[in-house]
Amino acid sequence: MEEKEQFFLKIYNLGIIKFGDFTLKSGIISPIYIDFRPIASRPDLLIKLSDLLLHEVPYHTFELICGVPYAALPIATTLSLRSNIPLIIKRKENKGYGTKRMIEGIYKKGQNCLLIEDVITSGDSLLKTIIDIEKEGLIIKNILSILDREQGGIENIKKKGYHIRTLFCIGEVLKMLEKKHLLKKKEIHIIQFFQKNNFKNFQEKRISYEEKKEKISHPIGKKLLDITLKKKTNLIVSADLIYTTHILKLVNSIGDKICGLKLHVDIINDFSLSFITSLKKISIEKKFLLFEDRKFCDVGPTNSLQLHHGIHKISSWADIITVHVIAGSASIQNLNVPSNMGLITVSEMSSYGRLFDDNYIRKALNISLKNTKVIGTVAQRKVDDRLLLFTPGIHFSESKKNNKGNIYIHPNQAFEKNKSDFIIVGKAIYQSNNPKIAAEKYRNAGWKAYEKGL
Ligand code: 6AU
Repeated sequence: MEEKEQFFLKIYNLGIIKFGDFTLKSGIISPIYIDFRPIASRPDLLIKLSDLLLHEVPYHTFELICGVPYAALPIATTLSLRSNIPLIIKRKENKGYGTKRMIEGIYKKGQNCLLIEDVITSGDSLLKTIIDIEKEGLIIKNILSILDREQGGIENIKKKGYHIRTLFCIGEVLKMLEKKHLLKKKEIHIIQFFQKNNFKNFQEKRISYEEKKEKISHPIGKKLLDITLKKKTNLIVSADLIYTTHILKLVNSIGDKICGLKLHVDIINDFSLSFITSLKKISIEKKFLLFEDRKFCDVGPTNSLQLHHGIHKISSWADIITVHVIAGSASIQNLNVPSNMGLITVSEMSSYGRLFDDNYIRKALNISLKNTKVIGTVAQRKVDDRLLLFTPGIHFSESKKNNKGNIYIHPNQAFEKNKSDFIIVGKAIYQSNNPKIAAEKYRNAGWKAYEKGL
C-alpha cells in the first residue's frame, strides 16, 4: 500500500478529486467528482500508474488492450507501450462514413482483450463498451480500473461474469487523505455524510413526488405533481391518433387513469379549435394536463411564431409543450410562454440510432436547469432532481427496437434504473383491444414501480 499510497498522493495534488454538486454520467448526483484526465499531461505519473495496474493481472496472457473512451485512452495506450501488448481503440460512436467500424486497430476474432476503465460508478458505460467489443468477436474476461466509487458497479460487473480489479476504493483513499490532513473541514463533512449514507443507498433511493414538489418552482410542474399524487397515476398517454373523434373516445375511456394527455396536433386530419374546447373540458373534469408534443426546434423567433400562430394556436390551450434545445439556450428564452404553461426539453430520445451523445445531453440538461420555464425533460437516464423526468418508449414487452425504430423498456426499468417520474405510453394503450384495461395496467405498473423505489 505504501507505494500505491504515495502514488495516490501525487495524483491527488493534480486536483483529481473535486467537492461540490455534480451529476455523473450515470445520472447519479454526487458531492464528489473524480477525474483522472490530468494524469495524461504527466508522463512520469502515467507510466507509474500503468506499472501499478499491470501488477494487478497476469498481463502476458492478454493479446489486446482497450480503454473505455475517452478518459481511459491515454492509460490504455501507456499500458500497451509498457507491456508490448497491441492496443485497439473503441469509438464512442461510429463515424457514419467510411468503414463505420466501432473498433479501430488490428485484431482478429477470438482474441483475448484486457479492458481498462478509469472510474467505476454504476458500471453501465463499461458494460456498454463490453457489448460493443464482444460484438466484434473479441473476448473480454478481465477489466482493470483505477478507482471504485463503491456505488454498486463492481457487483454489477461481477454479476455478469467478468473479473475486475481496481487499484483504489473511494472509502480507503478518502480515509487516507483525512489522516494526512489534506482535507478541509467542509470536505470531511461531505465524506462523513457519504459514509453515513453509504454510497450504494445514496444511489438507489429516489425522491418522492412530495419532495419533488419542493424542488420544482413552476406552477404547472407543481400542478402535475398534485394531480399525480391525488389520482395515484404517473401515466401520460400519447394519443397519436389522426381523427378528433378517436382522440375524444380514447380520452373519455382513460381520462381517470392519467395525469397527462400528450398530443401531436399536426397529425390530426380534422383539427379544429372546437375539438380543443371539448378536450379541455374533459381534461378539467377528469383532472389531467394537456401536453402538445410539438418539439419546437428552430431559432427563437420561429419557435415563437409556431407557438402562438398558425391554425393550432398552441399557446392558447396547451399546459405543457416539448422543445428541443439543439438551437441553443436562446431559442427557448423569449417565447412569451404564458405563465401557466411549462416547457419540457427533449434531452435524449428513445429511438434506435439516436444522435444524442453524453456531451449533448449534459449541455441540454444544463440549459433545462437554467431556464425557469422548464419543468422537466425527456431522457432515458436519471437526471437532476430539480427536473421532472418523462420517459417515453414504454411497453410491457420491451424490445430492442420495433420496425419503426423506437426502443422500448418496461415501466419497472424506467423507475428503478432511471428514477423516472412519468411514463409516456402510446401504441401499447391506444392500439390495444381495450384501452381502458390497458391504461389501468400501465397506471398500476407505473405507480407500483414508483412506490417500490422510495
Ligand atoms: O409509445 P409509443 O411509441 O406509441 O409513443 C411514444 C410517443 C410518441 C413519440 O413522439 C414520443 O412519445 N417520444 C418522445 C417525446 C415524448 O418527446 C421522445 C422520445 O424520445 N421518444 C418518443 O417516442 O408520440
